Amino acid sequence: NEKVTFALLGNQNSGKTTLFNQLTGANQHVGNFPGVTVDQKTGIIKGHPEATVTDLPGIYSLSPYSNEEIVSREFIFNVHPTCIINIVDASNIERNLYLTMQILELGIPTVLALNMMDEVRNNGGTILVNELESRLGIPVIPISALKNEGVAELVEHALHVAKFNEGPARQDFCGAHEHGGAVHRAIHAMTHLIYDHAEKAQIPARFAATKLLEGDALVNKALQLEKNEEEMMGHIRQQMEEERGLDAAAAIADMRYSFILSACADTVVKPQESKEHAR
Ligand code: GDP
Ligand code: MG
Ligand code: K
Repeated sequence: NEKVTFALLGNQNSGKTTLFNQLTGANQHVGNFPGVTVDQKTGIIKGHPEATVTDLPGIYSLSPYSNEEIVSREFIFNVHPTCIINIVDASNIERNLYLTMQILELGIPTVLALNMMDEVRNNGGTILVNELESRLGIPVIPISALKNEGVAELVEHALHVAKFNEGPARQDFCGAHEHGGAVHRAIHAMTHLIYDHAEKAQIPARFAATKLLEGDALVNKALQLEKNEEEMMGHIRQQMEEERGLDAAAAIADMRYSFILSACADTVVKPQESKEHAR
């Protein structure tokens, strides 16, 4: 069997370490205080000696705003995991999907572990998993890491996308936004502009293009653009900002949130208010 490497990516407190321990059988300390998973922990998946998983620091975005974000990103770019397991706290899904949007831009085979489903169900909520899956274009597997429910199915799906190198079905989420055209055109133009540089730097081109528009200094440095390309980038960004009436980072964040809000409005059934009051 060929070697498979999984990277576990998710927000803080989404259950990464709990899932890691279920996957590996390791008795790793689980805690909420910062710094607990700053060291990356790698373990072998139970019953699958060819597959390893690395528990990465909890992050909210793939921008270089914090050490945790830089460490996680460097791991992706340097280690080239076969598959990303994106763990999402289903009880806080809107916020957690902001990272998912950025992971999808990497184009790496990814599965979404929709965690804390026990909590969602206990509160009387549900999530339309098949619909969410088709919106996102990646397998979505409801799990409870705490209760070890759905974890075997998660492993099967992750091994499958890894084996067949199945990347996300879609990466362009601009369409959910009434002003999505401007952002779509800018990302498209940037991807073309920087394609060769991204390939050389081994950073996925669409991801690099979006990050450059957001003003990511580390990606900019890694790509070593020519002076005329820097100027072109400035023009592309400026045009997007003028069309949107927002600065570039805000325009892109807005595009992501619009998609998330629309997807969640159609797939997340919140607990009934009446049920809250009855307790
Ligand atoms: P990490 O910060 O992503 O590593 O998250 P942890 O694994 O430390 O989990 C954060 C908290 O959520 C802990 O108190 C866990 O016991 C709890 N937790 C993790 N998974 C689940 C789950 O599936 N259901 C419930 N109810 N709680 C969970
Ligand atoms: Mg942890
Ligand atoms: K919780």
